[in-house]
Amino acid sequence: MLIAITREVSPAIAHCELTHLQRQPIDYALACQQHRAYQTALAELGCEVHTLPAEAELPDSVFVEDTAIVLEEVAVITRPGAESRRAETASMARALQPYRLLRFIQAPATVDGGDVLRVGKRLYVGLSTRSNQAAIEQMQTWLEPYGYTVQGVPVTGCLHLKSAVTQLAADTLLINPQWVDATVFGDMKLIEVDPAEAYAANVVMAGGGLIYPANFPRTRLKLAALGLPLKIVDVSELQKAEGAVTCCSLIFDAE
Ligand code: CIR
Repeated sequence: MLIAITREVSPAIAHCELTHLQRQPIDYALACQQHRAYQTALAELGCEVHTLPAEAELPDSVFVEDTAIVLEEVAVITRPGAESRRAETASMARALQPYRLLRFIQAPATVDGGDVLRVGKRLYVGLSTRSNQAAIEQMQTWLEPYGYTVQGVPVTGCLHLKSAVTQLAADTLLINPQWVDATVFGDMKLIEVDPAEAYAANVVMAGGGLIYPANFPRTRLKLAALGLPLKIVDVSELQKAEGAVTCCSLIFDAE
């Protein structure tokens, strides 16, 4: 069974953290509607969608990806880089407890799940404004015994590693080479975003399909030409909060 954990959009989303974007008004009702369509797309790809209640005091809490890294053997509960987001992890730990052994990132380490790109047994961790070397070391200690390698990757110009690169298929990544060094990813095939669409490298892979934002038509054409099965969602309001499609769910297999 494929589970996708999501969380309803906070009514306080207008007070979200912003790093590289200017604040713009966010239409809360539209954000909720877009989020529901995103949940429907996950369900259509075969996920059982579990939805945590909205957190009125936690503006960024819809971006559940940042609170945990869920692997087959263990879930790492993060310590988000932004202080305002640290309280998001307690409820996620409770939600994941039935499914996985939990490990908790400890200070001074910080990491956002959006910085962790998993490709098979390799975890690439963005060295961003949110995630640091101490977090990489803690993850190495816990995860190398399960056969994972954990490697830091410098990220510039964007919030998270997964703003710059995500996985499209078993052997293929979608990448914006302006924000991350493409040579890091060894023998993976790389598809570059259209240069006019800097934010277009974030795609969700689930149940054999892909969820992709509506507002990157040039890169989308490139992906469609490869025959990839795309489900298109409009997430304009969540993008104003510097979110993308991967950040709104945690997807994992469960018995
Ligand atoms: C933040 O700055 O933390 C939020 N406004 C956006 C987080 C997006 N998360 C993600 O892409 N994994």
